[in-house]
Amino acid sequence: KELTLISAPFSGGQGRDGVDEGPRHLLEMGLVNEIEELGWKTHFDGHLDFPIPAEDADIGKMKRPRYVSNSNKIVYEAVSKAVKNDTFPLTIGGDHSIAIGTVAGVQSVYPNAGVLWIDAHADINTPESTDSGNLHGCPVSFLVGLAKAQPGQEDVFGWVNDCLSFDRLAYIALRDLDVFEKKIIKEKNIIAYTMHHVDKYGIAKVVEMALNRLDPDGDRPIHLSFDVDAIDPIYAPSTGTPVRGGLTWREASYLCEAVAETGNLVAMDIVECNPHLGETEIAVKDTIAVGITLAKCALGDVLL
Ligand code: DIR
Ligand code: MN
Ligand code: MN
Ligand code: MN
Repeated sequence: KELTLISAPFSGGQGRDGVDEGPRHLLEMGLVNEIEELGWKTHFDGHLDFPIPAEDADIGKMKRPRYVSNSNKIVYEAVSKAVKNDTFPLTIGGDHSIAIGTVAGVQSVYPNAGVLWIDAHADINTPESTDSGNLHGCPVSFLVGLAKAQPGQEDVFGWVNDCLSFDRLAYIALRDLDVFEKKIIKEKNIIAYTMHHVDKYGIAKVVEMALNRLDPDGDRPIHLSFDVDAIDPIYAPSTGTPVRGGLTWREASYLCEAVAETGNLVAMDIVECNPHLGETEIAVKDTIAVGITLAKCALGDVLL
């Protein structure tokens, strides 16, 4: 049991400062120690460094496209290397745009891996459909090939190939979708469980249904990409785009535990902890504590 902790202090996929400080706060609250106590030998080489491009004009509606593309290439290399070294990459963000790199990195070694995307949002906007221009709302569209590098701008996202098929993607905890996102989820028949389904069936049944559809034969490696805004802002307030009506602390923990129980989990991302947001210091601490708990649950904490 070896793990590579990849720190991706990146905030260029959205507009709010501070999400790049998530990793430092997670480490300060003892993330590495908690993981090692679970029996994981942990490798940590320090925070990734993301150079800011000299020139980075918008491309269409996309904000900071070169910064997001170049930084994700760095995340991609780190994750791919960790998997090749037979270690479990735990990537801590940073905003969710970094999942372009984490998912592409895992897929480069396990081209049949399924991605479980836990989020209030579907993050499947394209450079054309995005209203905000924030690329943290778009990572999935690059991964499934809905978004491509613009002609003549192949240096920007040209390295991302559509590595993920629609049937190897599953969402849980959705509740804030744009019109285009709803349309594409229906059109491509993407596995998607919203908070409505969590209310209707309970979290245990929802996770079971999602995993059965994502991995019908039980032999696919699973990559868990967890946006803390999936969780209700009562528990995880310090995040850039909080949406009420989310998962409880235990529902989120159970989800991670159930994925750990499959024995097929090969990678995890924890993103969108922003220690600069939140009414009080306690709010920030709670949110960081949520991040640590998710990691522990996914890494087998309560499995006996
Ligand atoms: C919105 C919000 N759908 C957008 N997305 C967020 O900007 O594309 N993703 N907040 O996490
Ligand atoms: Mn997200
Ligand atoms: Mn989100
Ligand atoms: Mn700070």
